[in-house]
Formats: sequence, structure tokens, C-alpha cells
Amino acid sequence: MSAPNKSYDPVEVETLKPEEIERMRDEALAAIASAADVDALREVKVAHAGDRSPLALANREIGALPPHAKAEAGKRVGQARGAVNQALKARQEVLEAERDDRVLVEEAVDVTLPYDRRPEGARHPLTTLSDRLADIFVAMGYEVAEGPEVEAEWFNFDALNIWADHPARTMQDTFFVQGKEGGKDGEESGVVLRTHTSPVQIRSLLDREPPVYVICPGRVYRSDELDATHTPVFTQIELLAIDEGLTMADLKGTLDHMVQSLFGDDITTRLRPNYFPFTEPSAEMDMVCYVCRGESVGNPDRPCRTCSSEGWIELGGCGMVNPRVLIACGVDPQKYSGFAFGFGIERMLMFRHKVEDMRDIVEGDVRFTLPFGMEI
Ligand code: FA5
Repeated sequence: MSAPNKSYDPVEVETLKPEEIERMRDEALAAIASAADVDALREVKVAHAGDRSPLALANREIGALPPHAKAEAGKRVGQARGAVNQALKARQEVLEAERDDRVLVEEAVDVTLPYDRRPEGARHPLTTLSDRLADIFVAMGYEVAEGPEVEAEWFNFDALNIWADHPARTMQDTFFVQGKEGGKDGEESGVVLRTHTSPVQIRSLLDREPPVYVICPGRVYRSDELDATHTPVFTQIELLAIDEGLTMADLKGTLDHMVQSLFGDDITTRLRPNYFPFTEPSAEMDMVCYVCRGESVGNPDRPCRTCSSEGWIELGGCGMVNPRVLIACGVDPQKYSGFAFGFGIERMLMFRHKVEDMRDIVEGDVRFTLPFGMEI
């Protein structure tokens, strides 16, 4: 602040002279006008409107003036500062708009440019469907059980009541890893790639005390040729329920609940007599065709490709667990009974999503998998 203003005339105070204030204002306005961008304007603002700017310092001199002179000087400095602030605001708006326009142009994305990133994958529909099936049963209190894919022959066959000379061994064409005769001395079982998920029934019963409620999704192997409806490596899901007093009605109710959860409330199942050594009685399970709901049967005007106008779709095998299996696992068949079923997930995926060739499912082409990626 200047020394006491003896003459009490603001004009006599150098920094408060009108032409001086005008010069300060004009310099500020010129600097504002020539600021090229928002950053430059920020510096101009500090220099010409900040606490140590010439106009701010001049403003401080007003305090030293006598009361009658303060008003005039205050008005002059105030107007100059007002003009500078207004100019700053206006320039700020212009420069910000220019910057935004520039950013829009610079950061624009040409969505028509060729896509050169690696495509994102998607969960394989077999995994999604297996998880979905598992969820249905976990919600009913079932536990997910697992077993090895390279399995002892005893678990895959013998314990399931399929003895070495049993004709049922030829029902499933087996990949042998090591035959009994090739094993070390004293070994009782050969080693196979499991031909079905049923050995997990045995492992589950040996691991747990009844009641047992397990499901087991997993990969299985058969020496089948790869064609439109077969693959040598496929996926099954197995269910096993062992408790006191379980009957075929429980099996039927469980199957109905599963197909209704997947295909809709009005879908039911039916059982047809069949034979599996590990279940007695055994059945083949079918579900009502979820596309035509059976209406294509005997109705040539409304043919159905999904069920070949039969009204039913074959799901897999099931039955009441053979007491011999329970005995092999140390479970008392007088006290406990139970049911089991197993089916191929590839086949279910084929009719559920109208996949016409099983090779599409197993070949791993991401163009097949991607459309399924969104299913939750
Ligand atoms: C079995 O494997 C029995 N373990 C099922 C079972 C479990 C019956 C529990 C009773 C109690 P099967 O051999 O029929 O059954 O095979 C079951 C399903 O596997 C078939 O319905 C079919 O959907 C599927 N499947 C069989 N072979 C192939 C293959 N090569 N490729 C794709 N899916 C197949």
C-alpha cells in the first residue's frame, strides 16, 4: 500500500489515476483476448484478476484515501475489475466450447473401421446347460459330486452289476487304458475312460452315509465315430437319490420338475420299459415335445421337426437303483431304496437349441459358441 495520501486526491495516487486504471484494464482485456486456450486463460486470470494483479493492488490503495475520495476511486477500480471479470468469463466460455468441439473431433471413433481386436469368447453352451441343470437340483437339496474320467473298470462296470462277461459291457464301446491282464500282479481292475457318469453313483455311495442326493455332470468317452448324432467324447449328467421309502413316483416327480424348469410348466415325462444292469426296474425317459406339445401327432398339416411328429423327445435312461448296487456299496437294501437317471447333455442341447449337427458342438468354433454367450 502507498504512503499516506497527503493531498487526499485519488488522481494524485499514481496507481489510482484514471488513465493508469484504464491502462491496466486494457492490458488485461488484450491478454484475455489473445489467450489461445483454457490453460493460457488460466494464467491470464492469475496475472490480471488474481490477488497480486495490478488492479487488485490498486484496489488496496483505496483504503488509504479519505472517505470522500474513496467512492470515486472505488467506482473506477470496481468498473475496471468488473470489465476484466466479464471478459474472462466470456472468453472462458468461448475457449471451453472450442476445446469441447476439438475433443469431439479428436476423440471420434469411426465405427465403420475394420475390427482388428481378438474377438471375445463366450461360455460354451454345454457348460451353461450343465450349470443350469446343476442349479435346478442344487435348489432341491442335491449336492454336485465328481469322479475321475480315467476310471477303474470296477467302478465303471463291476460295481454297477455289469460283470466281465455281461453282455451289457458291449452296449458301451469302451476305450481301455489298461486291461486287467496288462495290470501289475494282484491288480483286480483294469482302467478305462469312463463310458458313463454312473460310476460316480458308486463313489458317492462309498463316500457318504445315506440319505444321498447327488448329481454328477461330467465328460464320458465311447469309441463311437464322430457324426451328426454321436461323438466319442460327450457330456452326461447323472442323478442319484438314496433314502428310505423312495419309489418310482419320486423319480417321475423329479424328472417332471427338471423338464418343467427347463422347458415350461406344461411339459411332462413318460417312462418306457428298458434295461440297465444297475437299475431295476429300468426305463427310458421321454419328455413331451416342447415345440409342438404333442399336437403334431397324426396331424400332417402341422409336422414337427423337433420330435419328428412323435410328440415325445427321448432324454436318457433311468430306474430304481438295483439292490445289488446298494449291496456292493455297503448300503442295506432292506432299509434304503433310490432312483437314478442319466442323459447326454449334447443331445439335450441339440433339441433345445435346434442344433442339427453334433459336430458343431464339439469342434470348438467360436462362431458357434458366441450366440449362446449371453445366456445366464
Ligand atoms: C447310460 O449311459 C446310463 N448310464 C444312463 C443311466 C443312468 C441309466 C442312471 C439308468 C440310471 P446310455 O448308454 O443310454 O445310458 O447313454 C445315456 C445318454 O447318453 C443317451 O441317451 C444319449 O443321450 C447319450 N449318448 C450316448 N452315446 C452318445 C454319443 N456317442 N454321443 C453323444 N451322446 C451320447
